[in-house]
Amino acid sequence: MPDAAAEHRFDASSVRLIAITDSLRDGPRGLALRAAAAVFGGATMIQLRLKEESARSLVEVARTIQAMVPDVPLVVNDRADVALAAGAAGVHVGVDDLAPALLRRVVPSGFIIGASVGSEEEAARAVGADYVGIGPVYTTGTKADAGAAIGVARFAELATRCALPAVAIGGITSDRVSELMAAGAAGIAVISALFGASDPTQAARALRSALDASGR
Ligand code: TZP
Ligand code: MG
Repeated sequence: MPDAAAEHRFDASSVRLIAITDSLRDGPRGLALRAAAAVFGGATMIQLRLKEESARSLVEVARTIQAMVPDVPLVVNDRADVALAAGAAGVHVGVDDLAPALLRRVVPSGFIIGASVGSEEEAARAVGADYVGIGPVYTTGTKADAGAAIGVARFAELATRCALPAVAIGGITSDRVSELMAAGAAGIAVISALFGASDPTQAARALRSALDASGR
């Protein structure tokens, strides 16, 4: 039975600023320190996303992050098994993973499920998730197979279609936050604007100020 999952009940304010991990270049501790710095600046959730790592390595990193950053939910990208084994708060799934409604059958109550959405079909498949990540809204250099930017108007359309808290992702910087919030975003998920910055705490503060100034 996952320990952290029992402590977290889904609260839409937790998806206001999602910090998605960048790389293990300086090991689990380096990555966890960067995540902690982002949370110190105002990030409200961490998503552990390391596409090339083994389950064994992911569990180790998840545990390191949770020990260092216990106060915000940790969600694991793709791997519900890793999330459950590590006692993380939830999982973020894509179109190739188990659909949220199926996952619900095997995860404990309160386990957070996020789902990626980039089309109407994927919006329909997101039923059962707690929140959706919609994008890439802008061009991103971080995810090679992200596809073309969908733009803010399309983000708004898909967000309405999902009828779930909608998190914008892809190429987001602080000067883009107000138009996203006006388009109905519940929050943003960011990699390079946080971890490509020399000071992730300052970068998170800038994103949080933009979010807080948006009036939503
Ligand atoms: N999914 C859609 S775009 C993206 C992911 C994981 C990458 C987001 O990274 P960045 O650096 O904030 O554009
Ligand atoms: Mg995925």
